[in-house]
Amino acid sequence: MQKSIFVVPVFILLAVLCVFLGCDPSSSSSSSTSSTSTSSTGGCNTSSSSSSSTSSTSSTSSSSGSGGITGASCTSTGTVTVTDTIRVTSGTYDGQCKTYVPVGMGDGGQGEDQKPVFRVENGATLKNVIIGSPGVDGIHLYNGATLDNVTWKDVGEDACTVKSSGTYTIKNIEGYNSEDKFFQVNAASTINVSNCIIKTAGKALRQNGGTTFKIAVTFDRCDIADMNEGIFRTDSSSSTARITNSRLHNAGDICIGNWASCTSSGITYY
Ligand code: ADA
Ligand code: CA
Ligand code: CA
Repeated sequence: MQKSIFVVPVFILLAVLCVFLGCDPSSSSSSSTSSTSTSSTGGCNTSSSSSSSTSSTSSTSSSSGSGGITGASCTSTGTVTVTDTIRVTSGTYDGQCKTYVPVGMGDGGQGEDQKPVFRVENGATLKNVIIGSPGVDGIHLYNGATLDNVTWKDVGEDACTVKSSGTYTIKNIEGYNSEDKFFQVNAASTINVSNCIIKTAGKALRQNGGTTFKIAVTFDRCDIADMNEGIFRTDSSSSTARITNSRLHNAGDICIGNWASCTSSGITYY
């Protein structure tokens, strides 16, 4: 009871101070911090600071929820030369929409000895990245990871490899010009891809040839065009694949090989 006697005047005082100091919650998102969780600094905008920080990241992180097929959203903000694999072992690595250009890591052809530009592992997230040419061995994933808002301008040996078991979330991506595989899956895993654009490849996803472990793959809201063979290929009769709400153009067979189930719904052709 006594507290409330003071709380009201203190609240009014804070509100007046806010007006005098020009503390407008809606304008507090001008900082370009990349982290989603560290930019709040108290003051009178405690309830709005979290929303302003998320909106500042969403201008570079992709925006699509359950809507259209927009792929990635970065326009390059500069170039970073990469001479050895960048390892992301925890938390979030925000590439700030820079173009990561590998040097001395491979030629982007079909040789298997090339290095990945990034390695993301143990549940970490990589976001807001453009992989430049040559695409070398793309991005390697271990023990579960998230990719958000990634562009492969010119895929190398492959774009993204699942190297160990886990659950992988891959959203808001686009990639071009893969000679053979886009996703390469080398371990039992669950892979959920949403809002993707994959143009020109042999296949969008290949479970490593001759392997019989189980993978479970979903693609939702993808635009896939110009596949030499098709979309999903496996040799494993325990693996499953499903594609939904997607657009296909000259994409070959949706399912190639021995899938336990491989299904689709909401597919349009253009
Ligand atoms: C080929 C090769 C595998 C592995 C894979 C990859 O399928 O036979 O051993 O290297 O490519 O991960 O790119
Ligand atoms: Ca390969
Ligand atoms: Ca590879």
